[in-house]
Amino acid sequence: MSPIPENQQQAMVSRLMSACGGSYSPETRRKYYISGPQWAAAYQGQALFHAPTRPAIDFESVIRKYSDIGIGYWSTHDTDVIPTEALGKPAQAEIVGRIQKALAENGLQCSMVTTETFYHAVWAASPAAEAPGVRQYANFRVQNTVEIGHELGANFAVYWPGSLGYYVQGAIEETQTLRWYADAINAACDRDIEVAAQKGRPTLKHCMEAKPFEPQAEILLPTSDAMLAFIASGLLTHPEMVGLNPEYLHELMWGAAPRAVLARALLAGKLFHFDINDGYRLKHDVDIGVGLVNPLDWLNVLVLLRSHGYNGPFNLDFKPPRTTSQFGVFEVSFPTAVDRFITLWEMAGEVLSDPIIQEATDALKAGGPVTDPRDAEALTSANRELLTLHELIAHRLVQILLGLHRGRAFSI
Ligand code: GLO
Ligand code: MG
Ligand code: MG
Repeated sequence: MSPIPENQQQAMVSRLMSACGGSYSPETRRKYYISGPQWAAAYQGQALFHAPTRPAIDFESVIRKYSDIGIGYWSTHDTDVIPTEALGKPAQAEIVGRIQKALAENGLQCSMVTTETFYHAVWAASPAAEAPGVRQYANFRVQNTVEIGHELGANFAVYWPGSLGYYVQGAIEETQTLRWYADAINAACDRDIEVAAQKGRPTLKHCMEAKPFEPQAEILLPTSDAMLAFIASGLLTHPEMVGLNPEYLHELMWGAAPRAVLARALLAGKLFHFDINDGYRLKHDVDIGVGLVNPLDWLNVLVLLRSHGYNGPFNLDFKPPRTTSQFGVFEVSFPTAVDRFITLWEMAGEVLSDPIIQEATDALKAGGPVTDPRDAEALTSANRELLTLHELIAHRLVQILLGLHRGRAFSI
């Protein structure tokens, strides 16, 4: 192939995308509770060792592009859209007005707002820093985000306490820091109750999001389970308003089975919101698009969520790779992430109604005939042949994932 001139590259990407096929219409995509974060689309590819690879983009453009794709919901950090110095000032109201206009014009809804408590230098010692002024400022920030959330019609507020931890040992006392952090969550809930009453709206669902590594060296609430314990610790004045926003990769990163994490959150009644993406175990937060690394695990995750009637948002918290251009972000990254999610979700429905999986599962639950419940040998042999169904079920799931049950075959 001869070199492809720069002015023909976008057309080629589009042609190959449509040759891939398998995409859903924007109308179909809008039927799912999928939210597009402002920060994901606006991510320019920067990191500690990475210069940006994409230009900046404003929220009006992101909202318009999401609308074109068929992403029906939008989420944002306060500072993704409002400069830190404008927070709580008249300029904030003007920006919120522009957001409302852009959402209305493009038929999107704001589902979630979140407070940035990790990036600005003021959070160097975390939002639960020793200095009372910083903690007061943290309370102002989360309360202000609650107000913005109500203005924009959001139903969820998320807290990723990224900088709640330390680099060097001994300077902070963990129990004290966690108490101070609880004060901020309590301030947000208290303000929410007031604003919701004023506006005649339901209170927001407050969702804590854990990440095991980075940006601190040691993290005080590194996993969703740690957060469940924090919510139930007695430090929160409104624990019933606070639940979880697990992120798939954040749990995988520490070596967990994300499906088991979600199961524990479901049992606790705390699975409020879900950040969807993909990546690898025991690596940094690579935030790859959903289903590109672990599609089989993702299928299983969605089987669990479908079977438990999870009806919260699926938030596309991934980072389009640095190799993807800004054109590619909206031409390839977002539409393909949405479509893989929808396919896996529908496939999960197929798994739940698959007669083979159903019969195998029922047979396992029926078990073999029990002659003596105290006889280990008899119980073992009564179930021996049935237990082969575990592997058969796993095979069937892979068949469904790869389309092999429909006779897909390769020439050999
Ligand atoms: C970073 C987190 C981040 C949060 C966001 C919402 O690793 O995933 O994107 O989801 O700040 O609070
Ligand atoms: Mg996240
Ligand atoms: Mg992440």
